[in-house]
Amino acid sequence: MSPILVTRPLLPDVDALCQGIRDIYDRRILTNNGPNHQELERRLKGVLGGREFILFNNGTIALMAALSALSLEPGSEVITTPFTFAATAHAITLLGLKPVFADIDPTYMTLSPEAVEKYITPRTSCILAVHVYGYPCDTTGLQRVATANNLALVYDAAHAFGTVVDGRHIGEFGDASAYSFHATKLFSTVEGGGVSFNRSDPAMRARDYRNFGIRSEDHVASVGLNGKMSELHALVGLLSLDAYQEEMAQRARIGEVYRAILANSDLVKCPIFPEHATSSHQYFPIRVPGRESVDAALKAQNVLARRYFHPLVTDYDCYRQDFQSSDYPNAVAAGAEALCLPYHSGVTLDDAERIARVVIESVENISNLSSKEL
Ligand code: T4K
Repeated sequence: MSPILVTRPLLPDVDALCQGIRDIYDRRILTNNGPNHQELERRLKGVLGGREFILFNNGTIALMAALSALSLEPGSEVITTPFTFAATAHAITLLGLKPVFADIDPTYMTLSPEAVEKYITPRTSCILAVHVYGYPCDTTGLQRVATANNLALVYDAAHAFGTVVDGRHIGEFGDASAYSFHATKLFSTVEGGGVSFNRSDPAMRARDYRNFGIRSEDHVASVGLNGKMSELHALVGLLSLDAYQEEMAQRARIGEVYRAILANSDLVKCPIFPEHATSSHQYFPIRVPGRESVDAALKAQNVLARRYFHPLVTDYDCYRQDFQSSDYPNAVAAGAEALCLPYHSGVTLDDAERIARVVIESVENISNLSSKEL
């Protein structure tokens, strides 16, 4: 029996894909702002919001483009979360900026505005917050801190495709929001990414960044790289735009099964979504004591959940000499307890029931064992 993985790529209809590839063959325009690229960029702006939307070839380059386009002081400090994927902090470091970490909110696991305030110095130029698992950050609190201290505010929205907060699309917050359209994401172009900008000047610089700084055959404006999405990737994106909402609906049904069964244990915490926001259904993170045993019990049943985000970024070899994870107790707790359960349409409702029962059983075993030890 093949394993049940934490996520499964959403693939477009293969006949539609073949037809789209035939069209690309006929045109022989494979990349560099071709027609599929232009249409996808236009349509994603409608889904994600913001004043301008720019496609990139992956989420990490998108994040680097967002930060780079804000012209932050070289070597300045960017305050971010230790509870995230490697790309968030690495994007800062690769640009010659310095990541500084602040703790997260204990419930939603996103960067805490109050914690950010503690780390602001004259060298701080930007806040980079992550809508982790698609839970929207405290956008009001973070904007207040950014405005009061004259800091740029960027969101890593890799998990937040389609999230709406207070009736506003996720790309409408902060100066910029960067997305990942990687194969593991709800909406995918296989590899891909994008940035929503709410100001025009940085958007223009990000377009330059994407194409070697080239504005025309006679004019290179700045240092840039190759961040362009190919026509084949954009085609997958266009076709996936017709499919992701059905995938979201199926994930919501799986989530209901998980919640109904996991509610039988006080020890398992299911995702709590803020009432004023919609979910991106990117991940289904639970928090459990004895997470390693629960993960092992699932593995024994061929269910490969994932411990996103363990280890914390502050425990990576490249950052730990400068930071102490114990300074971020809420992140340490989340990093030790969070487990993302399989959440995609390849999980049947029966699978979801079985997975939830394994979690409950294994948590109860741990709790019985520890009460015997007492
Ligand atoms: N910011 C944040 C907050 C992010 O989470 C990410 C990426 C980024 C920025 C950067 O965006 P990108 O530059 O990647 O566009 C995966 C993804 O590779 C990564 O995109 C994602 N976050 C991260 C959370 O997850 P891994 O190391 O966990 O991937 P891997 O290969 O172990 O796959 C995860 C699961 O998906 C496995 O169970 C296998 C399954 N899978 C994977 C692939 C690639 C498939 O079934 N099919 C596939 O094609 O990083």
